[in-house]
Amino acid sequence: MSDRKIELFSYKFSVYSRIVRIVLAEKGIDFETHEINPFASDVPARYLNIHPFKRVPTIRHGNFTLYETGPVTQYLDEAFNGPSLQPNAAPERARMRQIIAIIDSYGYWPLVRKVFSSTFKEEIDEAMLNEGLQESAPVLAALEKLVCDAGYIAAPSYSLADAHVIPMIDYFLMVPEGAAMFIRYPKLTHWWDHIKERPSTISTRPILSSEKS
Ligand SMILES: N[C@@H](CCC(=O)N[C@@H](CS)C(=O)NCC(=O)O)C(=O)O
Repeated sequence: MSDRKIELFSYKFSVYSRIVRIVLAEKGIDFETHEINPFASDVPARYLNIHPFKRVPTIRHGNFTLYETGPVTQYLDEAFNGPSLQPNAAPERARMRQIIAIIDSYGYWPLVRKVFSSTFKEEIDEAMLNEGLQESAPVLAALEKLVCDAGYIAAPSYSLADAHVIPMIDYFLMVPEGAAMFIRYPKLTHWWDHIKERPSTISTRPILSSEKS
């Protein structure tokens, strides 16, 4: 639909950047990456000019620049050919948006920034881990109630909600206490067991070494 190449400003360990990379893979969109570490103290001023909140990701498509992952993935879905990643039926489309809103508003911080990040230090930050696990439980319980029985998280076909939730669950499950908690949610576990094998999940998975962020 468009001959201008997408430029993606992203960070290799960032869950939000991965959401966009998953959608790019699902749509088969060619892109080039500019690596930005938003946690660094020396984020280039020219990046802050396009993202005043010093976060990743941002995309540029010709003269059009866009940040905030939800609108970015909707734009990619709507501006490019490839499989549609937003259900047509209003209830399923609303469910997709609801799941994205839940994971953004209530999930990212406990699942990723507390549970996953608690393992960054030489010694695990137990207080942060336990707080994160406690705060993750209602989020997982809410998703367990909402997950679509027909295979994908929001609808019978793959949607932007799957792409949005995958990176956060993946990091949560890398922590043994997170994985132990997750199996208490059978429908979510069933969803994960098949979504984790999808090519876009596998090809976008960050390679974590001792360098984490
Ligand atoms: N609301 C933003 C959130 C993006 C976000 O929080 N990205 C993280 C990386 S996964 C970030 O840039 N963090 C930098 C920081 O917290 O200082 C979006 O939807 O894109």
